[in-house]
Amino acid sequence: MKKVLDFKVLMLGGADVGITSLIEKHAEDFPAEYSFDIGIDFSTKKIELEETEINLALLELGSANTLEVVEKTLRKGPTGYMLVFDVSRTNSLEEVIEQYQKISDHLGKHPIVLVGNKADLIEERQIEKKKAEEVAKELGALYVETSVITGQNIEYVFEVMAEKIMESL
Ligand SMILES: Nc1nc2c(ncn2[C@@H]2O[C@H](COP(=O)(O)OP(=O)(O)O)[C@@H](O)[C@H]2O)c(=O)[nH]1
Ligand SMILES: [Mg+2]
Repeated sequence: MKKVLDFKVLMLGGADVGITSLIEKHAEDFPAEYSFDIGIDFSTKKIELEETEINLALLELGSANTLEVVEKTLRKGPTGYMLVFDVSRTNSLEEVIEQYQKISDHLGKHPIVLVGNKADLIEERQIEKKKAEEVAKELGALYVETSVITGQNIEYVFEVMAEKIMESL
């Protein structure tokens, strides 16, 4: 029998970077009978590693989830941050970094994956990979480029998030 672990991932990013798309493309709704908290809105993704199965609960801050509720939930177990921006909009990178700095002041440090989404928008690209990698390095984060349109790294980005959290335990 594989060991089953529950991790939580707080998804951060400005409007329209693609967070809902990333979640919806590959998350399944949590079975209704299983709920480890009240008043929290999340989806889950199951990650199969060699000796472990990981349930990633994906949380978005927003109307349904206040910082207070998220804080209460994250205190209960292993957590990661997924910082999402849109490679076709320069300010979306600044925005997510600012958001992260505010939120990590409240919620503390956890493993980070920086996600450059919309990598399919080649002509419209404003943020070069090299620039994003530098920012990631400063944060101690891993940088991954994704596209919900082509499917690029959509599975991988959740796997490495899970692995990073596992390494931090
Ligand atoms: N070209 C492209 N568009 C995307 C991608 N991901 C999301 N979008 C589009 O960006 C818009 C905002 O996406 P949404 O998931 O609602 O963003 P959210 O506000 O971060 O939750 C929608 O029109 C999506 O179809 C992507 O990888 N590539
Ligand atoms: Mg959304």
